[in-house]
Amino acid sequence: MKRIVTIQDISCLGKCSLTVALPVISATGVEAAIIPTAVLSTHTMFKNFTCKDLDDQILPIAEHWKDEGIKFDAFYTGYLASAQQIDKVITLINELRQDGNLVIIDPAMADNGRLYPAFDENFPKEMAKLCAIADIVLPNITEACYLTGTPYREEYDEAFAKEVVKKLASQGAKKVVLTGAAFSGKYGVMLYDSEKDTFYTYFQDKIDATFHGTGDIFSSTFTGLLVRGRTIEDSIAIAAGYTAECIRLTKNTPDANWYGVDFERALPYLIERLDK
Ligand code: PXL
Repeated sequence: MKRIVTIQDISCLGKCSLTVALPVISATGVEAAIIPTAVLSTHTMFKNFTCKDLDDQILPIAEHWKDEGIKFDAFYTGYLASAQQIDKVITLINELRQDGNLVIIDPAMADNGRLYPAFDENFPKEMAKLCAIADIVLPNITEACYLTGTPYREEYDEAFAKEVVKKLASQGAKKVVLTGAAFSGKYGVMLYDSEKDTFYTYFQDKIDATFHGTGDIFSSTFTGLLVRGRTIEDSIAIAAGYTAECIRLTKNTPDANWYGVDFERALPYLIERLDK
């Protein structure tokens, strides 16, 4: 059985990060080992959230696994609780990584032109170091701009999206998968493969609703499918379709934008598409 280790926080309430990654990766038929980076009462869009940083656990867990000879097919990181965790996560990946493993980094630090509340202006520079060792980086446009030092634009065209993802790849990542790519009246995902110097875009209808945690739904689904053995293009298309299905099923629920999408109700959609 294939095995992913996913490194991100536990937000005890407000479906995102590990409470999404665990069930979604399991649904793709892949084992999800976890390293929780912090325990928070909720995600950081709620006021007065609590946060217990688990920074001091990251390397001891890695050392134990190394001693046990544990192997992973992929390393998948999401929300990290502080800039100082980033060097530890890089060390962990370098210690446990073997030939053929995938390193997938969701920079999970910003949206809509702004950093998440827990991060300061220094954080993107540190996150860029982690992205530099990735096979695949999964930013939204805000994160791609922060990571490359590009001024954020609310509205942009295809040429701007291509320029930003190419710049991000030039910093080290082999492939960039830009989520929430919105230009020319279209909405979807843009892949840049720096080894082949090729682009692939997948568009779908934009649903007029935004929910917290949908980036984590996309990234977890994408990672599970890719490790399962689907092509990167299929993994993008199915992950985008599943995320859209989650949003469709949730969009009439009052206040759900805070609590996350009803991804549980959409799991049959995902399972149906695992191998086709
Ligand atoms: O969904 C990304 C995410 C994950 N974890 C925490 C967050 C956020 C986004 O705000 O606050 C704690």
